[in-house]
Amino acid sequence: MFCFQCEQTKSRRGCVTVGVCGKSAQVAALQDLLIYVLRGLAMHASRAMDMGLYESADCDLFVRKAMFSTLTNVNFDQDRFPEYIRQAVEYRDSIRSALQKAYENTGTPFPDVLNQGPAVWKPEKGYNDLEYLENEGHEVGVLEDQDIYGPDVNGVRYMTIYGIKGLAAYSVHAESLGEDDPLVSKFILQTLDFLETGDEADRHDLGINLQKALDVGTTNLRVMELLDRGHRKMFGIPTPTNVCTTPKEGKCILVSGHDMVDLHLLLQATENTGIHVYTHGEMMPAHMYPGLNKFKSLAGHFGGAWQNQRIDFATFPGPVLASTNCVIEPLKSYRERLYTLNDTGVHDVKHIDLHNPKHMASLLEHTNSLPGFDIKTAAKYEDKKFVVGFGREVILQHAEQVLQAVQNGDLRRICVIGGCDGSEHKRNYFTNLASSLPTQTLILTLGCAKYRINHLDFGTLGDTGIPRLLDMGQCNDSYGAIMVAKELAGALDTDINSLPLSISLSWFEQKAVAVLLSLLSLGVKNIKLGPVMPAFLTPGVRQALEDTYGIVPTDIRHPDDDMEDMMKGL
Ligand code: FS2
Ligand code: SF4
Repeated sequence: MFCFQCEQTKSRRGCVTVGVCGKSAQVAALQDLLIYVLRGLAMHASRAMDMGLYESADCDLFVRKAMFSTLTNVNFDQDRFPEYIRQAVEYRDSIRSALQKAYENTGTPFPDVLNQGPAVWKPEKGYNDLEYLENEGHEVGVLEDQDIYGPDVNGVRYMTIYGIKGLAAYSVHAESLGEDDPLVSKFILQTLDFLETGDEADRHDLGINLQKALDVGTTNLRVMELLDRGHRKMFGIPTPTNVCTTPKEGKCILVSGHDMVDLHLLLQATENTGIHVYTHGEMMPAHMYPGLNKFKSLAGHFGGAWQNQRIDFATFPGPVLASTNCVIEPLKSYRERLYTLNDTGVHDVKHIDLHNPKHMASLLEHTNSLPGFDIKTAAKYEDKKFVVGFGREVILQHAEQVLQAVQNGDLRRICVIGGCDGSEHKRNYFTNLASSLPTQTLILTLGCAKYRINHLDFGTLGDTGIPRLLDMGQCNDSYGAIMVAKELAGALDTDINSLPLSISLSWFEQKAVAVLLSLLSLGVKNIKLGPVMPAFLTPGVRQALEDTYGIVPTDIRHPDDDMEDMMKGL
């Protein structure tokens, strides 16, 4: 195996025998094979679109869900991937048949390019032979492409693929909230096709590949806009809300991941049943939505960021639902209480669909068979006083006050410190960076990176009453931070780079890659990216990005120096 798609990759180069995340070589190969077959599907779909022959909302959603399944810490279940691969081949071949007929009717020869590689790959030994599929996957991974394109271009090509994985994940969320745009799937399919069959010189050109990656960022902005709209339409405008972290006596279910629709289904099913629902990790911002916090069954938040799940899930006295990333191989102590949803999977862990009444009923039955919190245990958990819900609307209500504070020097800088969290000790950098900021700063946070700073008391900005730490939500809510920057720039009649704004982006997985590409597509400069730079970017490409966009790695040993740079706008 070779995988370098996330920040924690082995030795900052790539995981080669087993993932640091726990992904086995077999799952890695099956995921590589799935991406390969999806490329073959895209080669056909892109041409079918050009000929007006492509009409498949089902296929569009499938492609995005399949990409989502390959994100870091989403699906570790080797038994699920043959089915994804089978469906990809089936969709590809049905588009192929339509294309073949169209070419026959016009008397034009079928394109050669559709008679090779991922366009025609089939499992000679069927879909049940995992070892065979694994071996096929080992032939079509990152390193094979590197032999063709060289490390610089190949790294950028994979940045494009990882960005597409991230935007695919965001768009699956948006779709489940009732928001979709066919142009998003069109972009995904055409870009995957370009990587396979675009003009040969273009495919080897670094500049053209960098532009393709930026195009991912532009499309991701559209996806994040849909996601923002979907959340608001379904659950209302976020408002500042105190989150209770002291459990209540009674039966309980814990929900991790990002999927608010799943949480909503669960809250509807548990209301007035006496079962309490708690959020974990990236689900904490659920408490900011009026359409979710109106449920009495939403009892509070339990635990910390995703990397603490083995401790948090082991001590939780009820079932735990992993709605999306980041899930990790469970300990024996809670394996039987863990459920995966959607495209998330762990081998031999129950996988359910909350839309299915039978699955929901058996989950509630299981919940009632478990002890839940007793008064004594519940009392052991202190109230941590988290406040969520500073969405773009709330912050922009104070825009005039913020601009006034900038003008009179009470506010020197707005610092965005957000993104992902992870288990590495070096991520304390973000805690130290935030702590070292002068009091004349506001800190916007989002994503699970918030857990590095939300336990600290930053007070308020001068006598404005505005809390210095403003939690805008999940990583899925990054659009809100971008909108705040755009609106403030508009009010000052300037551009984002001229605002007193600094961004320190904590990245871990591929959604963060998509967000980074969105920021770059907007021309945002001087982002500090950490805790370490992506292994898929070679030193030459990193330098090119630094020269053009001023992206620099965080100085993890010297957060004070980074703080001083940020205050100077560097
Ligand atoms: Fe956090 Fe993990 Fe949110 Fe990422 S829970 S690092 O995949 O999506 O951010
Ligand atoms: Fe390694 Fe990250 Fe890939 Fe897992 S997802 S195998 S940790 S690079």
